[in-house]
Amino acid sequence: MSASARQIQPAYELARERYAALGVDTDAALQQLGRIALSLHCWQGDDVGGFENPGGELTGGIATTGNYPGKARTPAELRRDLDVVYRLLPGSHRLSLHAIYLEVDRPVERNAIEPQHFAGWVAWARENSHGLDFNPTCFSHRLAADGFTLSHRDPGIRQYWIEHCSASRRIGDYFGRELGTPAVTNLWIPDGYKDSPADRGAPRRRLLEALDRVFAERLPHNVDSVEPKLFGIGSESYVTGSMEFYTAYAVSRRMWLTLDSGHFHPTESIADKISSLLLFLDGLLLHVSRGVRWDSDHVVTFTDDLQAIAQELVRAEALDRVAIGLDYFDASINRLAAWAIGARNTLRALLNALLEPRALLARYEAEGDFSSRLALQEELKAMPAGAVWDYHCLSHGVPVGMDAMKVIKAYEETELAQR
Ligand code: RNT
Ligand code: ZN
Repeated sequence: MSASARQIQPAYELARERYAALGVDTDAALQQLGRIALSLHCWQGDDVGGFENPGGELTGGIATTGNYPGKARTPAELRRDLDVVYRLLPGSHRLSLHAIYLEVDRPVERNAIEPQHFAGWVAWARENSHGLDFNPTCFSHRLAADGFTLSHRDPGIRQYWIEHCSASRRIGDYFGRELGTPAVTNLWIPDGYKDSPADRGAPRRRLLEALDRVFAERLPHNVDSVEPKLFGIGSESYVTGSMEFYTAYAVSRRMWLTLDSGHFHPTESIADKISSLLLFLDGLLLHVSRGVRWDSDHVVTFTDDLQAIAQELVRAEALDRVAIGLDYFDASINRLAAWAIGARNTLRALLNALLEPRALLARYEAEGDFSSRLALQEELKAMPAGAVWDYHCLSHGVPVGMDAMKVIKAYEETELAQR
């Protein structure tokens, strides 16, 4: 046992006592944390490139910057990279695939994708006990080049994307059936205008009609979610699929809504939306991300915003109705590190939320003692949650602290440097 491992157990014992004094059972919190499955986003591993059109341009108003060496070029490389990342995460986690990550010998049109094109992913997922989630890819394509897909004014182009999205739902259903855990298929389209439109309504009417056709088929092993956005690069003035559009759509059609933390005004947090939306929706998909200036997709760090999201999930007892996906892409640092840092932070934020003395805080609130509520909230920020997290990693056989980087650096030398 290393010196640091020897310190972890006693540090945990002390932390457990500190939390117990506030009425918090750390062992129970860790058990709950161990049951949470994050949905990792496959697209962090190759800068949202995919395998449909190697070297093709990323469009749709999203962008990766940086040219760190070693990005995955094949499905086998991407899976190898993911295997390393999953070994750095305590617990068992899912993978979210995009349609462009299919495996085919010759080009297949997006409206003709089939479950068999993802059989390699299913075999790998089964072997490693990962659930799979899915996303139609309505960008980086010649028929999305002018910035419109499902709300395009050309009925032929609309039809193409309707067929692609319908085919995608059937792939989600196949994942769910094969792996015994429903897939969440998330629909995001880039549609929007750079400058002020003359008609804001028409594209939305077209989108509404297109979505109703996409979602017409009943697929029992697939859960549908729709993802709104405020603006993208090149769609600064208008986005067809806005928050209001999709919230109303999801409520009226009884489907899930995706909240991406980078898709709102800079000071607007998705945390406060969760408890409202769950009164009206069966479930939510989160795209945990971090907006910085114009970019909605920076690596997730341990921010107040992240902690607020985690707190809301725990306080609302919503962990079984909310799928927690990650969505960011950084090509300027080691891509495995980007994955691991964001995923570990998300788990750590959930742990902190599970360690909150909810009963005590609720009592102060009920008694109108807001001074004590604020004082305790502030005290909690310096509680030894890190000792509990280290112990969790240790007991799951996962590297503690910066030891995770040692694994990544070694893999960089043996594997990534050869690419
Ligand atoms: C884009 C959306 C969307 C994408 C992925 C690649 O702004 O957040 O979820 O990031 O589908
Ligand atoms: Zn997203």
